[in-house]
Amino acid sequence: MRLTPHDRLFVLTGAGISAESGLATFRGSGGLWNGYRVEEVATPEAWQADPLLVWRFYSMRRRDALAVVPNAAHMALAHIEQELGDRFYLCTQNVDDLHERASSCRIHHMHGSLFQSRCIRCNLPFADHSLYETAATLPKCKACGLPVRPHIVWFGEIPLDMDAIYSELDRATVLLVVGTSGSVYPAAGFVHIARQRGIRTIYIGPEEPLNAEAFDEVILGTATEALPPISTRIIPTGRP
Ligand code: BJW
Ligand code: ZN
Repeated sequence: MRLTPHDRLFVLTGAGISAESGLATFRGSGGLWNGYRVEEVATPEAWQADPLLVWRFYSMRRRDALAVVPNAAHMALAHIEQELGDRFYLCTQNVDDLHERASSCRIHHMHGSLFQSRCIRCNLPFADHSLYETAATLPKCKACGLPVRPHIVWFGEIPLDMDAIYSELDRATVLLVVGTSGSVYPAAGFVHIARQRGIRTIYIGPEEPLNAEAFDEVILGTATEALPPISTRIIPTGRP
């Protein structure tokens, strides 16, 4: 991938980029929802019905994420960011912190963050690495006493800071999408927006996503196979 001094790169990542670190994806075999049905844990209705089940699920996810480390694909994106500076924007659907631990800075978690929680009334996210696995330990807000929930965007909720995402997408000249099935909106629609604007669109993953036909280029390979070579070939400032 060659970038000119005028290019701006918008990267969208999904669960596939963390798969080679050892975190399960959502929809593949061995995917996360195999143990838990999505409606049981990732909807506001599930939270209303059984907050303990939801907290057990996200406690398991916290434990899993703490046990793994960033892989070569996370590192490659951090390297690309170093090269491009503010012409780079990373939007991730993932709630893990592996991009940050690989030193990515210009990053937005559109579906929330595993290691943040928020009161259902005060709504202010705060850092939280705790595990809540029994009814007696379910967290309550220190200010108002109401339940504290995971800072996660569930189905039917609006992803975080969509205005910033759309404005970055609006000025990007290249969209690079890595490791997402293209089945969850609005993220699955970014490629259609990019296409309408006539910007270059590239997908990386071991299998075609559901929206494959919308991409200019689909690179079939895992994230750690495909991203490191791209990151070392980037020529950001017109250097020969
Ligand atoms: C590798 C690899 C390797 C493997 N290397 N790759 C009907 C039609 C259209 C839309 C809707 C509809 N009905 C409802 C909706 C909207 C709904 C939706 O999209 N539903 C679909 C199921 C149809 N969306 C919403 O409700 C969203 N909100 C919304 O739309 O609000 C309205 C609004 C939007 C915008 C502006 C204003 C208003 C909210 C969606 C919230 C999603 N939440 C989840 C769970 C929470 C986070 C968590 O617990 O972790 O987010 S669901 C889950 O799916 C998670 C993920 O971020 C998300 C995407 O999954 P992802 O990343 O694609 O993972 P997989 O497993 O599906 O795919 C992995 C991929 O990796 C595969 O392709 C593999 O091949 C690949 N791979 N190994 C590279 N080594
Ligand atoms: Zn509160």
